[in-house]
Amino acid sequence: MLEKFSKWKANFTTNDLTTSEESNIPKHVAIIMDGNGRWAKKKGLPRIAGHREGMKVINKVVRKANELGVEILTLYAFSTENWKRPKTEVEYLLKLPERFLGIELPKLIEQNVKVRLMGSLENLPEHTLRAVEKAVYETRNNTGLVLNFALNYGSRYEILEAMKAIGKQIQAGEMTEDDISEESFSQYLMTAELRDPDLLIRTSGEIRLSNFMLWQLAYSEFWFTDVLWPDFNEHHFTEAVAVYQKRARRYGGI
Ligand code: V07
Repeated sequence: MLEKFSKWKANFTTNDLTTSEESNIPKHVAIIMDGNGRWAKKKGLPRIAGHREGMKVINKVVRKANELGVEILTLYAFSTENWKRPKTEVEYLLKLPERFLGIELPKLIEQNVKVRLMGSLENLPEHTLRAVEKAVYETRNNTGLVLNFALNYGSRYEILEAMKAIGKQIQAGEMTEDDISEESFSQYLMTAELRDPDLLIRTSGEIRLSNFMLWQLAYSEFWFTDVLWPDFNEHHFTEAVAVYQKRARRYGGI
């Protein structure tokens, strides 16, 4: 019921977006939340202040995505490359999942959001794991927006792990190279249960993928903005979706 309602709202009550039946709302939106450190520097604050401010933006974007009828929101929270940052910053970053969930989990449950994760959970501290696993567990039966956090995620690592798993199965005689197709390969990735992103958003003026969902973004639309992540809000998100709709309509017309 709740799911239907949000779809209905997306089509008929959102006046800043196209309101037809074929509204072309992107079903899966992925975001590279960049510019937190730069935001802090500009204000003469330590980098961690930027990360804390950036965390507050997530709630706004989740609400808007849910309201528009987006089905999956993937957020790049921590990359495998982030371990190279100063130890104090890494330690602070890895406290953010529990901080975020401590405040937001009840609200996410209220909004029928289902939390899931992708990334290597092996090297994460125990306290981080406990918090995220609790969130996944407590939202497991929710049927609304899927909120997919990329945590300790790297796309090349993901692809290599898929390759290794396939190699093992071939060696065990459980499959042959002829069984490898785009569809079957996708099933070995961390997004096996998810459709590919329709739209990628990256903030802070950087125009690159930085090892994010290389396989899954093969056919996605990209939207870049100079806005730094802590300054990003639901209006910017709506604008990105509107640009996506316009592009989708143009292709539809051909
Ligand atoms: C992090 C805040 C957002 C801006 C980008 C970097 C800093 C939320 C989470 C999170 C992760 C998993 C989860 C629940 C919340 C998070 C990290 C950094 C490492 F299940 N924000 N946020 N995790 N930042």
